[in-house]
Amino acid sequence: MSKILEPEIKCINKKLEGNKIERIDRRIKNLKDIFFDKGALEKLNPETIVYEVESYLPVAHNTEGGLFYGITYIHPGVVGNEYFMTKGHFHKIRNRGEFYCTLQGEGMLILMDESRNTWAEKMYPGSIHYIKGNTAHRTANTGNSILSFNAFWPSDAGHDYAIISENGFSKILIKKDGKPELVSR
Ligand code: S6P
Ligand code: ZN
Repeated sequence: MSKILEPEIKCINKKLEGNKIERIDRRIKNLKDIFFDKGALEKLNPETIVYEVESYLPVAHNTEGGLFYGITYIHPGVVGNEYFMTKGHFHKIRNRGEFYCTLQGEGMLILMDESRNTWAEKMYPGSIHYIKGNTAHRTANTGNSILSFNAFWPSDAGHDYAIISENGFSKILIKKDGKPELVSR
């Protein structure tokens, strides 16, 4: 007799539910290398949550041929004039790509190639973003409510945070006259 199974996870009201979900948060105290204005950073409560990630990793890390799925939730806020954003990374296996699909809020996907050319794509509910391999990616919340998006990436991609943590992106996204602007550092 063939079996009919329940899915291991579900997305209910834009939140993941299920036993196999990994949850992490990133707070101001975890993001000291990331934001440009260190003075503004020092004035914020180090426990303030900047973003949370829920991930469903159905196979082991580094498995070739598998897929991972996650939702990132970036809270609204700024550090100085820089929007709350993710650390950003290249994939450890550089040529691995990824999809982002925005669920709610508004923001910007900031992309940088290995020659340090940086550009950005607007994110809003329904926007779908193909992140090519060899491209660092970071997301920023430019609105007044949570920005959340689905991500789908290969299970052997891995994350390389070191380059971004040391050198940043070549451009930063700032709030100028109430609007996002991508400027050279
Ligand atoms: C994984 C994917 C996302 C990010 C998440 C947090 O490849 O790109 O799930 O991990 O948006 O960003 P970061 O840069 O802190 O990993
Ligand atoms: Zn990624």
